[in-house]
Amino acid sequence: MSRIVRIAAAQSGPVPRSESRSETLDRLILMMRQAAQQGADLVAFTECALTPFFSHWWIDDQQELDSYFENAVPGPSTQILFDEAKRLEIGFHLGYAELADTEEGVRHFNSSILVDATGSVIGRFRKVHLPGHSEHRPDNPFQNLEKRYFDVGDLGFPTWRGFGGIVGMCICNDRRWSETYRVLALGGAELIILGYNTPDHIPEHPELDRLVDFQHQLCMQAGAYQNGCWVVAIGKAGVEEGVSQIGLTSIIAPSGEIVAQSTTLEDELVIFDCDLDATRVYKDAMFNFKANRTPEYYTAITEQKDARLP
Ligand code: ING
Repeated sequence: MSRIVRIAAAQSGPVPRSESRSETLDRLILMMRQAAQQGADLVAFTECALTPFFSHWWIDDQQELDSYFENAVPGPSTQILFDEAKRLEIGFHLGYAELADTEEGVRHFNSSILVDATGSVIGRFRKVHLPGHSEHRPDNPFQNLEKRYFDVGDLGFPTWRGFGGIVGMCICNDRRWSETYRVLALGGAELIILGYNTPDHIPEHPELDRLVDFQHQLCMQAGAYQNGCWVVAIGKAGVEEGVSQIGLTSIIAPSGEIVAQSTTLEDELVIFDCDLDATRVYKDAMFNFKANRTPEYYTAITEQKDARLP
């Protein structure tokens, strides 16, 4: 039995501050059309696909900061994307900065949305693991101010039925935390879609620069294998406002193998026929959660007081 979903991971090259939202949307729509022409069921765009990754610089003007956020998706600037997807009968994933009016008041989230081929919203995710710092670090070549500009996601890690299977989402730094994959897999996820903006230099830890590509792939390959999931990871690549970001947009099979990967740092489609039934040997045998996990033991036990880090 096969449940094939043809997925097009639509890597974005740099989005300069000088580019208008409609120019950026034109780039996404071009890739959506190319994906549809190649028979894709789903085109997946990256994290903060509509804007430069503005967390990379200090913004003290609230109006400028809010200009990078969407008040509603679908909304004025993204309706064109929904209309074109419906016309092409293709589903899509989109990462964007969300200005949300919640019961606790106005919140700013680093979000993503999953939309089916009829243009209906399947689900939304809000980034949970916010890396970086909230204060200005003027000595760094660039900032990562996600802890300042975004609130921690308040939706958890939901999963939804879609594209013939069960789908979950996460965003960028979420992919580095093993809990992300396990919680999504406990929710039945067979396919996990994530966008990322990943610089190839870590100002506070330059000794890790040589490992950025390896660790980007390592965390997702492990997550895919240990949870029997497809992982589709879409980058914002290239030098964006002076920050050099990795490409390596990847489609990873439940075996942990990278089955397709980008080769440029520009707008580029990476397409693969993902058989959701390829998850079964891992979910039913190698990592059968019901048969082989013992959650009652999954608490840290410290018999010697000094065995636990301070
Ligand atoms: N960015 C980076 C991420 O890929 C980072 C932060 C870069 C962490 C390099 C570790 C190494 O996780 C975002 N946006 O989360």
